[in-house]
Amino acid sequence: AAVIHRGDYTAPAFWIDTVDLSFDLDPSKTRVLNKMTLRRNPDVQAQPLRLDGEELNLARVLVNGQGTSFKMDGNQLVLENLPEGTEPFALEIFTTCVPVKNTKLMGLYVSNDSFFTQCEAEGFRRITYFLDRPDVMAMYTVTLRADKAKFPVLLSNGNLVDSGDLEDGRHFAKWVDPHKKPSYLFALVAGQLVAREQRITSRAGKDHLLQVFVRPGDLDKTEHAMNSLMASVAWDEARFGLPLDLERFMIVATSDFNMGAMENKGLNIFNTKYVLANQATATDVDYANIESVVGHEYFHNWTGNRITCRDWFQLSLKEGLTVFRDQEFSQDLCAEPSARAVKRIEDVRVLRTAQFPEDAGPMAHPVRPDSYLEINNFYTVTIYEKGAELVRMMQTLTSRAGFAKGMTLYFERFDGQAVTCDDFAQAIADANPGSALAALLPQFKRWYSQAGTPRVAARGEYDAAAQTYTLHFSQSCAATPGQPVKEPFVIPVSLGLIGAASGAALPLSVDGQAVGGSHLLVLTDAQQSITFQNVAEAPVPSILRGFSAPVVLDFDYSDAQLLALLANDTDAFNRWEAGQRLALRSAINSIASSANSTSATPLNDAYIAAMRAVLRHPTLDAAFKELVLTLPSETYIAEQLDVVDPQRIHAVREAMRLQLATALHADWEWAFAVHENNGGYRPDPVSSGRRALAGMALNFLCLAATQNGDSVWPGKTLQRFKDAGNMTDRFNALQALVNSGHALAGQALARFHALFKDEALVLDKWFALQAGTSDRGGQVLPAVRQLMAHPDFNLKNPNRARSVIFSFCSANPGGFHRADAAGYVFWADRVIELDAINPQVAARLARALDRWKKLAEPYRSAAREALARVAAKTDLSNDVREVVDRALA
Ligand code: BAL
Ligand code: ZN
Repeated sequence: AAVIHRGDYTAPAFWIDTVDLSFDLDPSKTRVLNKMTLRRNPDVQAQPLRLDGEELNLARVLVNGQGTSFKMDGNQLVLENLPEGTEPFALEIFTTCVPVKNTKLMGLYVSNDSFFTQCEAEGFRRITYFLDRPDVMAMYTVTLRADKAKFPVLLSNGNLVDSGDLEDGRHFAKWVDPHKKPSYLFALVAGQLVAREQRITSRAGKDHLLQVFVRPGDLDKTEHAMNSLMASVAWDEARFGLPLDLERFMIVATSDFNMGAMENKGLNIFNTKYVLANQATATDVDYANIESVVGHEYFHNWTGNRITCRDWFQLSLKEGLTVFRDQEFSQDLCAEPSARAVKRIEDVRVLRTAQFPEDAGPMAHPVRPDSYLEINNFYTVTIYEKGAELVRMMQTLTSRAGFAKGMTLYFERFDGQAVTCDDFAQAIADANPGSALAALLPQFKRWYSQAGTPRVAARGEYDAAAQTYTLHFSQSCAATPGQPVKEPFVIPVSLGLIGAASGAALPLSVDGQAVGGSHLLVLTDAQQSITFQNVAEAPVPSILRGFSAPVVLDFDYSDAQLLALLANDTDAFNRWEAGQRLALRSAINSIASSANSTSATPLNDAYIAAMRAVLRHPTLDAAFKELVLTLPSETYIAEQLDVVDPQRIHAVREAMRLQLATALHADWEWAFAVHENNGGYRPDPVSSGRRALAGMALNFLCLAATQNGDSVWPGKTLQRFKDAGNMTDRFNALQALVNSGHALAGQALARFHALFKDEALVLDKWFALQAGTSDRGGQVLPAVRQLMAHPDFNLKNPNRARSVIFSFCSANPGGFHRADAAGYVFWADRVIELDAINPQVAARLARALDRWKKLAEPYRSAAREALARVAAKTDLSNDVREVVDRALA
């Protein structure tokens, strides 16, 4: 297979104006009649029509009703004898496919006896021959025919215009989508489904029908998804003036799905994980995720569907923007400002633990990549989360109102078109002519073209006599594959000053002007300085407030300065960040200090005292406290080191956890007592935060108890596990027992399984908890092997495969990186096994060894050997091939 380059883009030689699809749905042989009208693109030199197709049986091709000659070129159907000129002509293609054998879950497939589709990015070609590229947009009419008893519900995009019974117990439904769309937004669903329905009237006075389809028996788990959908519709209208443009908007849930969800026009298809929730089966985190994914897919209706991508290199045009929009949506739904900050911290944590490593590893790519072998590999945290940070910086550089104006201009210019990241950035800048973004646009766009995480180094100078404080900045960015040298970025740095002695927020003056408590400095040069005047006392700088740019900030803070920020910063993000820096420093010192033994007390007294002060603080939110008290992850710690010994990191972090457990024992008891009872269940940020802190307290109390042989807290925890009125409290209690390695964990796990044996999503949690638990002497891998032999394990179900295999290989470094290499052997076997079933899932798993070159011996050599074993297979999918070859390059 060939690498695709962005620079090779050419417009399509033909346009497809209309598509009339008829499906005779049968799991073992589905017939697809595809009648299109096409015309030559007059702007492109005449050439044959090349249609994409994959795993299709071709039965017939007619041009204007007549048989025609054609040939196959690889997977492409090539038609050379087409009418001359630019008049439209009719093309009819009849194919069959085998949905029941489709384990890739791309194109048309069967899950739990129902039909579903997934077409993004290139799945439509597995349904029919087509110009399967996003810049070819057509009007669709779809007729579905199927056995009525087995498939009573027949859905496709748009509006239902006809339906009725046919012979032999079959029936049909005809759908017309009033909007033109690219093929990747096509969808159909057929099966035994029931719907929660809601009629709404928009601000503009239009009536709409909202539906959430699930399997019978799951209807009681759809209220939150429906509420989230209604909130999404209202938010997009209020914040961006973007209304729902459809009479009917449908969400359908399936338990077999490669991704989280898919924004097909008017017919979103979701992984059940992001739809189904009731308090007995879903945690607070599940509720929050559902809200944000429902929002995300809904927001795509404008950012992605109304304006789509010219080509897949522009993927972040819709994904970065839509992640930004869903992040803003979730923040805007928070009643309290502190809850907004919590959401921001959570989003940044994802960016730094997943995207920063990607940007420093073999799969590093710009937000607008230059090439790919398999587009499925580029649905990444870089395209999504870093892409969202780029949009956030544009908002920062134009203001919230200015950015909204930019969005309006973007839709005025490009509604109904397939466009580029450049088009978007230009629209935002053009709508804000006086802004920093407009002034710096060409340089700003380096964020789209240069991969890698910039580093900003800062140092401060206080002149007590002159009462000035100067911050000197320099920026750099390490080489990434194919990009040895980087030009300076535009980096918005939000700044404040805190009095080192007083702890007060100092008023800021720049160039003789008072600028309030926070100032935005826009870095553009490799080196740059700023001086604040009238600084009455020695300050501690609070830099990169709210994480105003996706960079690594190096500042040589003393412990005392960090403690001052943790106690006093008015910026909640940097308050949290100060605590993280302190913990990270202790971890790194401890890792470096004694290569063979681990101190029992890596954390110093000042840190412990500061954590106690946060935990007992009278006004801070519980959710914020929980974030501050959470130590940096092993993955994040590893990223700070040049050479990584995963077992050493694990041992040091475990020692830190134990120290927090014992040193703050009385405080955890207090915290649990104060937060354990939250009355009736509501998944709002405040009560979720209280449950999270109570759960954290239980985890530490059980950890301490397991160490000192005390059985009181494990006993209480088991009781709480049994009595819990919601899944969050129940699962937190279970986790406390399992992660502390307490003997009571076994009976709790057995009871949990018995209670929820019919709830697939809850069983996923049960599997994931065991595969992701803290390793103590190598017990996790054998447990994982046993879990894979469990009757409820199913490698073909992506959620279940992820819950066991990914929870171990990608999310449990202490268990996975074994000195005996058995973790890597397991990984290689699973990548190969999964590749034969579902290459997309396999390629995700393959990425677990992205950072192998940083590993210390013996891990490094063993990891390379495992990668080489996978790479040596000659029949790998493009998906896995690209990942392992780049890792070994
Ligand atoms: N477009 C793929 C799924 C999503 O990002 O919404
Ligand atoms: Zn998306």
